[in-house]
Amino acid sequence: MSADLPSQGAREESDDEIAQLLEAGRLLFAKDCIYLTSAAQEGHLPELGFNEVAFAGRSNVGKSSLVNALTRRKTLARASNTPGRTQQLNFFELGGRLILVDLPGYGYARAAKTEISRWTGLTRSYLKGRSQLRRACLLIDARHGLKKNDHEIMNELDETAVSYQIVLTKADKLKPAALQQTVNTVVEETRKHPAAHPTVLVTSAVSGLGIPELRAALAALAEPPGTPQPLKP
Ligand SMILES: Nc1nc2c(ncn2[C@@H]2O[C@H](COP(=O)(O)OP(=O)(O)OP(=O)(O)O)[C@@H](O)[C@H]2O)c(=O)[nH]1
Ligand SMILES: [Mg+2]
Repeated sequence: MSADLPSQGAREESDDEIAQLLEAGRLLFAKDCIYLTSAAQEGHLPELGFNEVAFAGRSNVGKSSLVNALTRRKTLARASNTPGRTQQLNFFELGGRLILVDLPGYGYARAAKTEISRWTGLTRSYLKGRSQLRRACLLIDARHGLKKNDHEIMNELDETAVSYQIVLTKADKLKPAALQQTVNTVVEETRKHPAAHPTVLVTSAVSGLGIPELRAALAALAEPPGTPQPLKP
């Protein structure tokens, strides 16, 4: 998207194309979003047969808050100050055209070891084995940039050819110069990763920055209008 939108790294699109994409995103995310089901174990992953996008990232990075901001809901996904709040995979259906999946975070040091391996194992196997997953949004706290476990996840997604896009979160907490520096570093890093989308999106669930652009990016991955409803779990 073009330089005046809060994203970096991809080809330039015309103003008309950008306006159309933004409008498609606005329309899709204005539709109802409903909670479908949750999965805490591999055998419980629902077979929905429907295009999915997932929100992955370190614990506390803002995954649940971003799902709420995108869908204009305060409590659709449970956000919290307590890291490790989301402990299962939560599936939501948006406008009969896309499934949103709020994932548990990784890298929360204070959870019990068995819990960590269960969440991490489940999240990893979901990310790698989900044929209907169109893209994983890999959320990175704009204040902290890429950490060791983010690099590990990126390498794993590359290896299994899972398409992912970096979405910087909590941009409201940074001054523009510091934000730009993080964006530059992260864009540079994505160039080394074959499965990473070239556009890095910059968002804030608090100020709304970048939310229309993320809606537009996700709407492009949705099922066409008029697709029969997903199988209910
Ligand atoms: N300032 C600011 N705070 C945010 C933003 N997004 C999330 N937060 C705060 O960050 C904390 C964690 O947010 P969550 O959405 O629960 O994070 P999460 O990634 O879902 O966390 P886990 O489910 O524990 O992995 C909460 O206190 C949110 O209010 C943002 O864009 N700006
Ligand atoms: Mg969460």
